[in-house]
Amino acid sequence: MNRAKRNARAIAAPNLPAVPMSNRRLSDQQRGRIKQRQNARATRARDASHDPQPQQAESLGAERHGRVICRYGNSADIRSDDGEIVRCVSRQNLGALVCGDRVVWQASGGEDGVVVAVLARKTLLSRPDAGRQQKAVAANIDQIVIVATGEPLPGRQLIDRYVLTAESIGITPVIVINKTDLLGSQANTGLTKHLQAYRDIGYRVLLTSVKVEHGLDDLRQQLNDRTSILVGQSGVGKSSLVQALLPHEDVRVGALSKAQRGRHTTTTSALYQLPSGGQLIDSPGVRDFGVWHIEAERIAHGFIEFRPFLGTCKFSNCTHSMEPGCSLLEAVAAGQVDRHRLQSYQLIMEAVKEETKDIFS
Ligand SMILES: Nc1nc2c(ncn2[C@@H]2O[C@H](COP(=O)(O)OP(=O)(O)OP(=O)(O)O)[C@@H](O)[C@H]2O)c(=O)[nH]1
Ligand SMILES: [Mg+2]
Ligand SMILES: [Zn+2]
Repeated sequence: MNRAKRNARAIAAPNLPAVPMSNRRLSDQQRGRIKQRQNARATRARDASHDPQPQQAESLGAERHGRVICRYGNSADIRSDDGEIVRCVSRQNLGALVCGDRVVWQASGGEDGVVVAVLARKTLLSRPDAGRQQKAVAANIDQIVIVATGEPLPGRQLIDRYVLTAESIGITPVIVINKTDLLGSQANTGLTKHLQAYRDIGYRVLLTSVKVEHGLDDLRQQLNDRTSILVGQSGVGKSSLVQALLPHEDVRVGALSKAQRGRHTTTTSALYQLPSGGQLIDSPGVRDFGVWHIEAERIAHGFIEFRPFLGTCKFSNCTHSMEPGCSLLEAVAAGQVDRHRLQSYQLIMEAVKEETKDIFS
């Protein structure tokens, strides 16, 4: 496939136009850096003991930085820091690339490139797949946007699992309730009450509707200048939100799904460039989000409002379910901790016990 076609396909094509290499203007600093690398490579090439394949390395273009916008098996589309989108294969020794990875790549002649290095990941969101293997979802994200719908009321279990996962990798989550156009006024009141617990903890909760274009400016602002990922069940409107924020993109990266009655369902994570400078990753919907990989002691810490009470129960191995002298039960009775959140914690602990029992038995 040629590059023009590939860009037209617009898998996460950014708003920046693709810049042909020959038109690129390099700053003196960039030129200096490239020269330095070329000198280093030339030195390596003279000393074959440092580089067993100097000829092959020499045939590649200069090293450039970029970000993985979409991964396909062993290859990936990389958005170069200057806006160009290039399909690259990955050197085998690098391991699997993940959407959001920051990489070093080199043009390999023609239109394609080779990823030669992956920069250390600042964060990595992963989840257990059906086979209980950790599956990487996205790398280098600063914000997890949990998307749910208002009716039926969003399941606390799934939201709390996402909140816990985000906190366990040091990221503050944001909750977005989409499709508010479908809510009657009664449902709206119920929803507001339902979500108050999260606002009380300090989490941002946004209400949006793609259909009537409600709340999109708030969401846009929330996404400014950082890398965010939209997560949540299938059909809640994640891709529709991306499309609403980027009307000139073709966001339908997923295949038409028979199971979803002809609706497009996202099958792989993809990163989009927002006009504000932020980057947004759309991810495939999930039915459940396993958390058994998070150590049991860290689960309570993932409920951030529990933290002041942890370690203050009468029994050091308190399960916070019925023990006398449990600080968390007392906090619930005193209205300092939401009882649904404690219930959610208990259900997660039980589920984790069951899930790990299955694995190790
Ligand atoms: N009424 C209404 N429908 C919406 C809204 N947002 C999305 N939809 C519809 O909900 C359906 C699912 O939307 P998608 O954006 O594909 O959902 P998704 O979360 O990306 O789903 P997966 O890719 O399967 O995870 C589509 O038919 C959308 O048109 C909204 O705000 N209001
Ligand atoms: Mg989708
Ligand atoms: Zn306790």
